[in-house]
Amino acid sequence: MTSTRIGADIIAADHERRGAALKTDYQALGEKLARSGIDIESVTAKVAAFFVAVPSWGVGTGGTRFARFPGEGEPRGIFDKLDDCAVIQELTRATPAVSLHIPWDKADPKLLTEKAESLGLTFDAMNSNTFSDATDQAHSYKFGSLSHTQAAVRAQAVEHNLECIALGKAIGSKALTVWIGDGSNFPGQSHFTRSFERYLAAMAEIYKALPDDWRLFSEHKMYEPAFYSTVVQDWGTNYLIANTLGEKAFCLVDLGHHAPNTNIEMIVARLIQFGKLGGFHFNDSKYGDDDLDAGAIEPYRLFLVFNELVDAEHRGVEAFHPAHMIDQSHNVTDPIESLMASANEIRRAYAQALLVDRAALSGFQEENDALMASETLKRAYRTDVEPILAEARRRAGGAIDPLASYRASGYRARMAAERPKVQGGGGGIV
Ligand code: LRH
Ligand code: MN
Ligand code: MN
Repeated sequence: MTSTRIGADIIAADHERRGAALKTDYQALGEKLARSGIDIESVTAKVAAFFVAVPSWGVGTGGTRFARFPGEGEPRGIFDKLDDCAVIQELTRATPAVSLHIPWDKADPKLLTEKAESLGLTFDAMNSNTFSDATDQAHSYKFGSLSHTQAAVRAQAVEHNLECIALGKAIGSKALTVWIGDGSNFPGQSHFTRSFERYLAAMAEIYKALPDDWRLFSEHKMYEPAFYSTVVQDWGTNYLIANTLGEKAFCLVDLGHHAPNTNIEMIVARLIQFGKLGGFHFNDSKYGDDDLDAGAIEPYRLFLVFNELVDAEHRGVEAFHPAHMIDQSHNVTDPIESLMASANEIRRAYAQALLVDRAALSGFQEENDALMASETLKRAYRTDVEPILAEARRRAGGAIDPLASYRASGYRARMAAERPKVQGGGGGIV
């Protein structure tokens, strides 16, 4: 039996208060879309079936490398974090899965499964952490992990990833995401070729231990914590990794891990074309790996990424099922509010991309009509799809207005009374 954190009365009040206006707006949008030959019901059904996983580390207040200001009622550990993740799902109905980070979330798999089941949640990709030292480990990752010059350090990092797979198997996960911070701060500090050879050999050992129905995601990032060179720095290197390892290996695209102005949607298209797009870490950025809320800075870019995903769906690309996950850090907002807003923005980009007239776009491309091609995308992007998003939530038992309902529920104040302030917690500067 699934228990709920947000009372049925809160959802009922939300539907009561906002239901009539939504009905009118939904109908009006349906009529508008029908004039362009689009059936609103088919769009709503697709949106309702679209889910994005929340990061366990995202529900705690993050911080920067300068300071961390703890929030009220922060989760004290993974079980509190799962409660907060359940709130996001109850209100948005868009986030039924949680992505764990080990060792931050290390716990008895039986207890994790029981807790998740009681909340109606499942587990998405496991994330390993060899970018910081755990208290009980023998060797430090100060100078790298999977690409370290010393075999003993690499072996320890491989072992940690195998442990993540074992825990993931026990809780029903089907993927492992590996991001390493390995790299160098000074020219000459490390040998580019040798360090990448060592990384590939270590990843091959992890790949060997992967169950048949699992996928291995390698995640690239241009820089940070290494500031001169990074071993897995871009999608080209990432593609080489996935291609070298084998058919269960894919590239993970974190939207904040590229140089400013990089054409990320084009990277997505390339990875789709060559069958190596594993999934996403959604977030937004202005300067670097800012981990801001999805769609907060560049909503058009988010739409353009989804345009590529919907295009692939439309073309019937084989075995196309990228993992959708959020990876954000919240410093000045309530993490639950940010994650709800992000899940909705991600669904919004998907809904807008579903409205693109693909036949018209393809015609304009063939005729080299640049202006009309751009207008075709803009027309879809400019459509206010909020009634579709709200209706999908309402039908699934979520809130028409998740943010207002969350505030009305008093959940954070309740947690502040139950949970003392914590200083630590995963999701700092990464
Ligand atoms: C690295 C990263 C990676 C980590 C997470 C905490 O910047 O994006 O995905 O696992 O942050
Ligand atoms: Mn990430
Ligand atoms: Mn990151």
